[in-house]
Amino acid sequence: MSHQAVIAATGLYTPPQAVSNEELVETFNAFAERFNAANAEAIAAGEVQAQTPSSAEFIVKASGIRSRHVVDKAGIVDPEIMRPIIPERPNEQISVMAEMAVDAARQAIARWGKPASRIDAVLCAASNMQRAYPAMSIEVQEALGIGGFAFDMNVACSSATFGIKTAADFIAAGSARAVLMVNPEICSGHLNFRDRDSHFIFGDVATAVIVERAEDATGGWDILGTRLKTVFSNNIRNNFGFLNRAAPEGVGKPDKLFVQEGRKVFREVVPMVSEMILDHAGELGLQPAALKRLWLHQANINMNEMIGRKVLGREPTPEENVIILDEYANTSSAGSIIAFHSHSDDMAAGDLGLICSFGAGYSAGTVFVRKRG
Ligand code: CO8
Repeated sequence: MSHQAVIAATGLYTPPQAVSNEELVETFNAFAERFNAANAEAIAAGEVQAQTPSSAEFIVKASGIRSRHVVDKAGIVDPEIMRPIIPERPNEQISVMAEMAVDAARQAIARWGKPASRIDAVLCAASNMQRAYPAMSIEVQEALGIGGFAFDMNVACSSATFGIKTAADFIAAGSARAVLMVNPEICSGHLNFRDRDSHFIFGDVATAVIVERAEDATGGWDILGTRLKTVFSNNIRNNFGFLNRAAPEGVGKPDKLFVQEGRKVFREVVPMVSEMILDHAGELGLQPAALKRLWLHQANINMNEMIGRKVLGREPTPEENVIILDEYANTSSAGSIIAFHSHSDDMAAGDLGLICSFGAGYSAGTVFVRKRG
């Protein structure tokens, strides 16, 4: 017998520190000036390319991002450092990413109103893991006193929708009655703050979602359908991995951090995701124009506006097409869940909405939901 799955509650942990575009640009431009002064001869000889200044106006116009929350501001805005400083912790202490996930999970559990012991599986779905093993999800499971089983999964920016589908499938199959899915993202750890094209893109955050069997749930959101899609692309890459130390050339190129062909991603992903949403809505017998709210992946405001127009067949209102990237930037897997968490309480029973992710892989996921009475 198959069981209906419900999104029962969500939680959000926002790091207290934030960096504005202006602060980020000031750091980048100080670095660029020092770089150009230190390499003046090589630049004049055409051996080294000069750094060009970044601009806060460009960032807002090209992406919609105004600020981002981060776990360590001091290191990021220091032109001599330009990366977060996150000290290692002893094995006896919870890891920083698991700690963020536990904070978001506790909030979700409080909104759920049931004891954590009622959860019987934990999924940690994120684009970067604290370490190879033990899995962060098992650390979260331990910290919250949850039984059952736990594992980590990585589908880059689409990790959360893939996680919701995995949880819903566990519920449907009877493998679990309630699943906690967490998305801790310290994107600043894998962002090259010395790369003008991408230094502004990401922020840090953690989100949590509880999925449970419908007959156990009071309120929440019926999951009407989930669809996943992956299509290989080299346009968003991160070649960091355990074999880096085995390469004869060492860590080598800067591709051990996030790199992308932003323009190509924009051009290819907008039609792919719009078609996927419309096709999935059709399969479920839903009228896209009847969607009350879109909680899309938060990478670029222009992308979301284009997808919103294609899906609703008209210009969506700001209430219909939720944007949180102005404050959070791209938080990878967590973006659509922050949007859902912070802009869904006001909706009425029967209202339809869509959680949708897209990103590296390429990967995309659609989760259609309906508010329960
Ligand atoms: N300041 C001023 N000017 C700039 C800057 C800057 N910082 N950067 C670029 N420019 C200039 C360029 O030099 C160029 O100038 P010119 O026209 O004279 O050559 C001009 O601005 C235009 O440059 P672009 O074509 O690069 O700019 P775009 O308009 O395409 O905007 C964006 C760049 C904002 C990156 C945009 O392309 C975009 O958002 N694309 C979509 C990207 C996207 O959705 N990516 C998904 C990635 S997320 C993901 O899945 C990864 C998961 C893992 C993440 C966790 C680890 C970190």
